[in-house]
Amino acid sequence: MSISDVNVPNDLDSLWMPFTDNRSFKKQPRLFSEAEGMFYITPEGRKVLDGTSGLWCVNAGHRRRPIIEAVRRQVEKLDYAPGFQVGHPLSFEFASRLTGMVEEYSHVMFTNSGSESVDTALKIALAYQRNIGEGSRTRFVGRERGYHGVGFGGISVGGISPNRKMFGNMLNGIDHLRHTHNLDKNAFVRGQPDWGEHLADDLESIVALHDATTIAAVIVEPVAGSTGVLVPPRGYLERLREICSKYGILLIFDEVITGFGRLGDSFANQYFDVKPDIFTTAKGITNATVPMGAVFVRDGIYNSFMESAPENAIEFFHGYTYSGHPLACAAGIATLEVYRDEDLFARAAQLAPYFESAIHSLCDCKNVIDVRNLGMMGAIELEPIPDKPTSRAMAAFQKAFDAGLLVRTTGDTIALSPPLIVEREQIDFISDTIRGVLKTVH
Ligand code: PXG
Repeated sequence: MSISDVNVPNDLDSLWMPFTDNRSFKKQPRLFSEAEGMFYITPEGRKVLDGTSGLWCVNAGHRRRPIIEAVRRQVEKLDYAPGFQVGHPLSFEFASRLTGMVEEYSHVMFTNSGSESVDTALKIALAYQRNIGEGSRTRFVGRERGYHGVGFGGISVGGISPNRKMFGNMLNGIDHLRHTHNLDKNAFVRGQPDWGEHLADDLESIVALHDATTIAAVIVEPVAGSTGVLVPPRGYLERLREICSKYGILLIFDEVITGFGRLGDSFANQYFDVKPDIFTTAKGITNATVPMGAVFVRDGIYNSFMESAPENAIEFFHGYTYSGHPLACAAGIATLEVYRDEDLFARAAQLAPYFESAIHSLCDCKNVIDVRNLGMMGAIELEPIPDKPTSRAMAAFQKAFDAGLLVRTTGDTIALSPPLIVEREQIDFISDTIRGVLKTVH
C-alpha cells in the first residue's frame, strides 16, 4: 500500500487541527480523500461540490493535469535548491511571468504562504522607509475585520479579536481603520455599495493623532474575504490611495484571496484600478497544489534597497528556506498557463452577474439579513441566534455538507468562492442547496 492509499485514518487524535473545533470534529469527522474538477470526494465515495475553492485557493479547480505533470517532471529533475546566494532557473522564470501580469510592479519576492507574504510586506515597508531617510515611520495601520494571516505582524494589523486577544502585545504602534460593513446602509446591495467612501477618512484622523511622519504603511484587503466578503464602498479604495500618497504612507493591498482571478481580473488592483505600493499574494498563485506566496513591489521600492546597501552587501535581510521552491515554481508556471489557456479570469468576469443573481435569489430565505457579492466572491449573512453566535451558520454548513456542497462560514455568514471553472448549473446547485438548507436550519 502506498501513502496515498490511506483513505481513512486509524487515529484522529494526534493531529491538532488548525482553526477547527477539534473536539467536535473528531466526534463527527468530515474527510476528503480525492478531488476532481469542481468536486471533492469523501472516503465513502460521496461527491461534494467545492463552493469555496478549498480555502479560496483552488481557482482553476482540482487535480489539473498540466499542473500535476509540471510538478511531477520537476521533482524528478531538481527536488530542491537553496535560494540564498544560489538559485535555480524556474524561480527566475516564474518571477518574470508574474511581473509580466502587472505593469507597475517589476519585482516579486517569494514566500510560502499568505501569512509570510504579509509579514514580508510589512518588513519591506519598514525597511523602505529607512532606505529613503524616513526611519521615524514605524507605525502600521490595519483595519477592523481585516485578516492578514497568523504571524505576529499579520495578527497585529489584522482586526479579528479572537485571533488577537490571546497573544499579548504583538507589534507596537498599530492603529485600525473602521471596517466598512454596515447593514443599515448597505444590506442586499449588489456589488460595491454607494455608502461608505468617507470611512477612508479614518486615516486622516490617525494621521492627525500621530503625525504622518510616524506611519510607515496602511494594509487592507481590497475585498475582505475571511470576515465574510466585505465589499469596499465605491470610492473608498481610491480615497485611501489619495490619503496615503498625500502623506508618504505606503499602501499595501493584501491580495491573498483577491489575486489570480477571483474578481475577474488578474488582481484586485487592476479590477479597481487602484495601485498599491506593495501587494501580497498566495493561494491561487499555484492553484494551491504546492504552498507558495509572492509579494509584488513597485520599482521605487526595490530600487531603494539596491541603492542604499553597499556593493556586495545583502540588501534585505529576509527570506525563507523554501522561498521559490522548485516544485512551487513548477506548479505556479503551469497554473498561470492554465489560467491563460482557459481564459479563466475573463470567464470569472462573465460568470459574475449570473453568480450575483443566483445568490441574491436567496434574499427572502428565512433568517437572511444580507447578501453581498463581487466577482466570484459571495456571502449570505444570517441573523445570529441570540446568545449562540455562529451556531446557525455552523448548522447550515453541516447540512450543506450532508447535501453535497462545501461552503465556508465565518461568524454567521456563509461565504462562497467557487473555482472559476464552475458551470452555471453548478451555481444553480449552490443556490438551490443553500435555499433548501435554510428552510431546515432553525
Ligand atoms: N491574507 C489574507 C487576505 C488571507 O485571506 C492570509 C493572509 C494568510 O494566508 P495563509 O496562507 O498563511 O493562511 C489569508 C488566508 C477563510 C480562510 O475561511 C481564509 C484564509 C485562510 C484560511 C481560511 O476565510 N485566508
